[in-house]
Amino acid sequence: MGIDTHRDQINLSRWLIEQERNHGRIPGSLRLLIEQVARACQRISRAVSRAASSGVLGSLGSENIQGEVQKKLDVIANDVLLQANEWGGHLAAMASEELETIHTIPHRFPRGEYLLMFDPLDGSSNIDVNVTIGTIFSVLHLAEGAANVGPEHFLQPGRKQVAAGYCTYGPQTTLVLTVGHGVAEFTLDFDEGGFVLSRDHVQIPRTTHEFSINMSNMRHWAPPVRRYIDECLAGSLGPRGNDFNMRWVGSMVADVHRVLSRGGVFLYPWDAREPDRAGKLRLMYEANPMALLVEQAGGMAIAGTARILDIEPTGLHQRAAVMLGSTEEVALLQRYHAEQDPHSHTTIG
Ligand code: AHM
Ligand code: MG
Repeated sequence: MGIDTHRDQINLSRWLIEQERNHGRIPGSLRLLIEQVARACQRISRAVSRAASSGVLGSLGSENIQGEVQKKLDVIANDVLLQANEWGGHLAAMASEELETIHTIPHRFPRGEYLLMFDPLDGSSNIDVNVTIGTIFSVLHLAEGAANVGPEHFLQPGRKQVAAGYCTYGPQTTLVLTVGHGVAEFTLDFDEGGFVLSRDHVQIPRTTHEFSINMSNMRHWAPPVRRYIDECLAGSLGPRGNDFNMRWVGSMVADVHRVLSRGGVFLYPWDAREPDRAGKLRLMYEANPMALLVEQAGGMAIAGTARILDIEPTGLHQRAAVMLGSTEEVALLQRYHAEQDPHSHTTIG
């Protein structure tokens, strides 16, 4: 069977223009901002694919604000995103996993009405071993009348995001995006020179028999998570009456992309290693954008009993427990959390 290489492809610009012109879902300034983020992701994709030959694998010898060792590509990706987005006139400020505080738009450029947050390169432990990594981003509206933009303007619950997405750098470079009206997936096409629509109206199946969690932390989990995973592991002989499969890439972008592609449940829950921390993943630029995408694709995203998108943030780099994916499984996890001792520490979030 021949492969049709001349299909009428819809590229990212056309899809965004149709959202703006035909559906009135986004203003032109948000369209231009998203196009600029996508161009930055294209540049990061190229830097990642050439990392070995251009000598930028490995660590930099420095730590970021969260005390994590920075990889050279973490810093390159961060710089690409900052530079690509500061001159366009659509942003008031940016915040990043790699920066302690916000990056305001230099005075020589016009200031816009949006705030952009990102994890420039998610999946640090996979950077040097040629396994899928990615960029996660979230867009908020700056509160009206804000004269001098500060970190406090970013502290809005995730349900207020006006756009969110991620880009995976794997066998294909894939951009997955929501502007609050469903989820669309675009794939980088080298002939086209940009992203083309590969799936629109992405939907996560309600049911699944696949879970994703770092099992090495099992002894540290809270009882509701332990109960849920124990029941999955018991398979057809246990209360679930079904065998479950497990997948764990170790890059949130790749694990969530699998959930958005064929269903599943992804967990990075609170655990007892650092009991005062809500979880490992960061709320503002990891949990929130993924939660919006998952909900827009018909799934659920919770931190325990609470919906992730309803968490009132208190800090740019705060952590959150994350459990997201196919509705039936996440609803069961929520029930198990609701049934646990209400005074237990693990009801955080
Ligand atoms: P990073 O943003 O520094 O890469 O950390 C986040 C990553 C996620 O991509 C992944 O789900 C998780 O941390 C893996 O953590 P661990 O190796 O502790 O299981
Ligand atoms: Mg990350």
